[in-house]
Amino acid sequence: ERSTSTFDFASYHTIDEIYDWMDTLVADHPSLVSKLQIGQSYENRSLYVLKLSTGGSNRSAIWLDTGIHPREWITQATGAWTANKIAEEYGQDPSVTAVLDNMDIFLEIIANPDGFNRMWRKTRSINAGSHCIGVDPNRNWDAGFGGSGSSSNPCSETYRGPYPHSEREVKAIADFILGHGNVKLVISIHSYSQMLLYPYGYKTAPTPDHQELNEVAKKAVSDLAAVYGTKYTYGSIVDTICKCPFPIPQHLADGTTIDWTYDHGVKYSFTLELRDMGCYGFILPSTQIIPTATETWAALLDIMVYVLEH
Ligand code: ING
Ligand code: ZN
Repeated sequence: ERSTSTFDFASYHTIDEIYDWMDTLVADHPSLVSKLQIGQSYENRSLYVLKLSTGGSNRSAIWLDTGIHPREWITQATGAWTANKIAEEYGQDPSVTAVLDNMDIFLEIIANPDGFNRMWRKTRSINAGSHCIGVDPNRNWDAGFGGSGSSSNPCSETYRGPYPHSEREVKAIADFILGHGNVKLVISIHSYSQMLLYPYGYKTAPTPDHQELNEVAKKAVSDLAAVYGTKYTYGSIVDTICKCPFPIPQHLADGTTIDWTYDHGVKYSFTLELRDMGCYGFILPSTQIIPTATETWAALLDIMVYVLEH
């Protein structure tokens, strides 16, 4: 017999275990949770999205993704914990209930499956004329693509790829968001550095929504810190990522997920960079999964409620 109670959220899991658990979550909450396939990876793995919805037709939507950089293991673990939390809190927590009575939540927990069972950042696509594998799926989007905040070298960790949306994992999300047409909030989750970022990364000019996004971010990091005291910095990508040398010591970053979603009408577009500040880096001890997910939830719910009300 399968049950979510047998899935240990305090451990890291293989891709097969997470995919099996997704089916369990759907089976345990059939009127709330369903699973969509939005495409296939370069190595032909299914790209699955959990849909949390109480009905309606093409309701305004929230998009969350974790694991677009596979080695950022705390993100997929946080994604699974979060999906379960939302499913359990609907009908219990008034904020979760209000969000799901009005909006749908789409959550892609393993946004880049091919690199998951190894310490890998990029996709696994073969680059013509190079022995180096993969494209950075957070430099491949059609938003300032090809600028100085990415690399043309296929051996670089920030290789942008041959053209925008060349990577199936990126194109699947872009097509989903465009096809949906009513996505109001995107939060693309990475690790590590403890930051909450909003556009732009491909240019230094602030967005027209800079003040509002800054206020939303300020409150979210304050609510996150209230849980266990974990401090996050926040600001636009270009103003903020340079404050920390890890993992990419640059300020410009072009072709990123949230710059593309912002430029395609999703005003509330954010990236979270979860724990830690670099002591453990990508290999965060599993004892920190539940504390990280718990504090992150405070920020996520805060932003979701804000967007519901605006
Ligand atoms: N860091 C991000 C990276 O892709 C980032 C930082 C996030 C830049 C969002 C731009 C936009 O370099 C990690 N850890 O991947
Ligand atoms: Zn990342």
